[in-house]
Amino acid sequence: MATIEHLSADATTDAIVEVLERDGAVIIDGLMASDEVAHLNEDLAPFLSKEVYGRDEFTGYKTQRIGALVARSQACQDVAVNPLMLASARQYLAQFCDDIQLHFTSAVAIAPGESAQILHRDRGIWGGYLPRRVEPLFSTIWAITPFTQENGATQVVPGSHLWDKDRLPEPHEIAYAEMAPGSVLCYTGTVLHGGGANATTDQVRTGVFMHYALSWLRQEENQYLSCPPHHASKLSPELRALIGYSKGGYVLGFYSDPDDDSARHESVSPENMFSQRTERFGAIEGADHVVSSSMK
Ligand SMILES: O=C(O)CCC(=O)C(=O)O
Ligand SMILES: [Fe+2]
Repeated sequence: MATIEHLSADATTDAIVEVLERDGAVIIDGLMASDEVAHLNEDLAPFLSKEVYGRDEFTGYKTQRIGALVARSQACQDVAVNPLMLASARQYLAQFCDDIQLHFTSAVAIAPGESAQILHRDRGIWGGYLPRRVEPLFSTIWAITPFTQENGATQVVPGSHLWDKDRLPEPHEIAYAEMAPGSVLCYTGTVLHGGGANATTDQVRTGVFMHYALSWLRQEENQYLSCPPHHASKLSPELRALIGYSKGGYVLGFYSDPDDDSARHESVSPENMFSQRTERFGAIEGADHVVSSSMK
């Protein structure tokens, strides 16, 4: 049966990228400490307790998906900027972009009785218009419960990122991302994969998904709505830029403040929104002050 290569938490980005280029997937064992895993489970518990499930075979009738993780959870914010994952994503995608962006956040909990998700390539979200020579994604799934073949560990077809698009795997070519809480599966946007069937009666398999994409592509999860400015203002500048409150190129992603009469915020990087916010809503009181300070 096919297997996914495991690397240890001290793996270099070179080692991660090498396996990813060869197999399309790699697991890093024990990258997160147990107290961070506990913190993630605590943050997500109120949302997962709502028991809202998928609406079709792809999203899974017994699978919960919780989004907006950056706005909702401090522990998820830390996961999103994990230095090894960010450095690996940047290195892996460097030949296709000037920088990367956070593209998708989700906690995916597969409950007992769920069937296997259909195998797919995540690059399909762009409708198949991206040429195959462009790799758009570096995706991560952090295990915050055990991932076993029995409880729904992600199915992955190693090497299938290099296959002809019509080739389907034989059962023995499917591997399962079995891993302990705190480990992370990294995979590409082109490798075939899908959620596994949960054949247990009493175990929910939960993963925290953080996907990184080329900064010039549309994000799967609309970060400006899932993390609107009043939430984004509380983030670190690094994370805020990563989710899209920054420019993705010389003029890509600029904004103009529709309420700013001073023209200082005309065609500028969204990063300006937050320094201005401090100036406007911090020391300044009243409309006159706002106008005069913005004209300085
Ligand atoms: O839950 C999983 O293990 C994978 C889910 C997935 O690949 C997807 O929903 O696109
Ligand atoms: Fe997927």
